[in-house]
Amino acid sequence: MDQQFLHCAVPLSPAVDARIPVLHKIDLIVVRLPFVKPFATSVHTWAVKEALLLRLESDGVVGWGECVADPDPFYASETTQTVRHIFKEFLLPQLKPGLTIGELLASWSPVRGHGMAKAMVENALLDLIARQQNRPLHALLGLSARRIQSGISLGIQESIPALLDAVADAMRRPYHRVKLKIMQGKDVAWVRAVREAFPDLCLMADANGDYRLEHAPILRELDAFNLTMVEQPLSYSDIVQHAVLQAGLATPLCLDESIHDLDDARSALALKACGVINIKQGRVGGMIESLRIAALCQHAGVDVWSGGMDETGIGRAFNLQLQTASGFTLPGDTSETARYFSEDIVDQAVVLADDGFIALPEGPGIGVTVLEDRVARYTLERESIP
Ligand code: OSB
Ligand code: MG
Repeated sequence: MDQQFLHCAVPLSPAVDARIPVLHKIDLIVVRLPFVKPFATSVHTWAVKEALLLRLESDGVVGWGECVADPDPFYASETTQTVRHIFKEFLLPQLKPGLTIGELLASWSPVRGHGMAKAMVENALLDLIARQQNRPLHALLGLSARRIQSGISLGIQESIPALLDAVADAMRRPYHRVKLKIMQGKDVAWVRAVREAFPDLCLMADANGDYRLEHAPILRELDAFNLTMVEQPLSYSDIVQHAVLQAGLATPLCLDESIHDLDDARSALALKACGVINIKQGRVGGMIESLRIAALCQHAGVDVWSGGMDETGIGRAFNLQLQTASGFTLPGDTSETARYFSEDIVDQAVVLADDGFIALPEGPGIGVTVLEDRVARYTLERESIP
């Protein structure tokens, strides 16, 4: 075990010193947007995006956060309803004007887990404060603008020919990296077919925890295909077994579900459980914790990238802002809006330039404007907090 990663100091974003403004209006809004195509993984197929949004208003300025929890607990244990409960009972009472963001996050430390609920609130506050200061969120976080690499996550397809068509479409955009969802029985042959058709493609596979250690021989067969990484092959809650698997595998493993915060990242690095971490800011408690994980990984020489949760334009905009940080060396899961939704709830869609890069939206806060009439059109329920 490499204990240095358990102890090394990691910097805090300057955004921790920003102060919470007086909030005149707090709304929780559930929106439901149909997906252009259902998204299939080894655990579940999602046909619609149902997301909890937090809208914070202060002196006419509005900040938004999008929670990445689903209505179901199939990707992670948090759900829209647990987030609502934790927010109202345990996070909101600490939200006092004048506190710094750092003090707020510290006041939440007795709340164990619930990183998705915490991220939703942190995100909305950071967007609000950046908009009040009329600067982009990356500047508030101490980061500089740059163009963002693109990557696409292809759900499990009907057949190998359908998968080859989907990859060919992605290559025409062109995405910098293609991720294939795999599951038991739809793995080695599927990856081999893609690799044979696209020998130079930056390719990876994500199993969403579908395998156990006894399947190591199957996973070792994937070593033949020069994958950039294999994401979360083993249980959503495991780190140790991934370390055992990694020791016998040439392909770097990437942890997604298993990493909830900086401490999990420390454990994974110390145990050499992975060569890459998928940082979903909406899963690990927000932008500030994500930057700490990225800094730790940079110190360890472990690559990170920004994962997605099929977010609407709000969450996608946070993921773009995060990827301006220097540690995000690998293309992530930020792909074009049009693959998910025929109509989004923000004014600017994510689109790829001819070279596959994504331009960072330039407005204040997360850079995009939330279209309140669209939000209203897709709203299932709205709760105003007194
Ligand atoms: O495991 O990374 C995952 C989507 C929903 C739940 C889990 C995952 C994903 C994706 C899609 O891979 C990422 C995206 O396109 O936003
Ligand atoms: Mg994943």
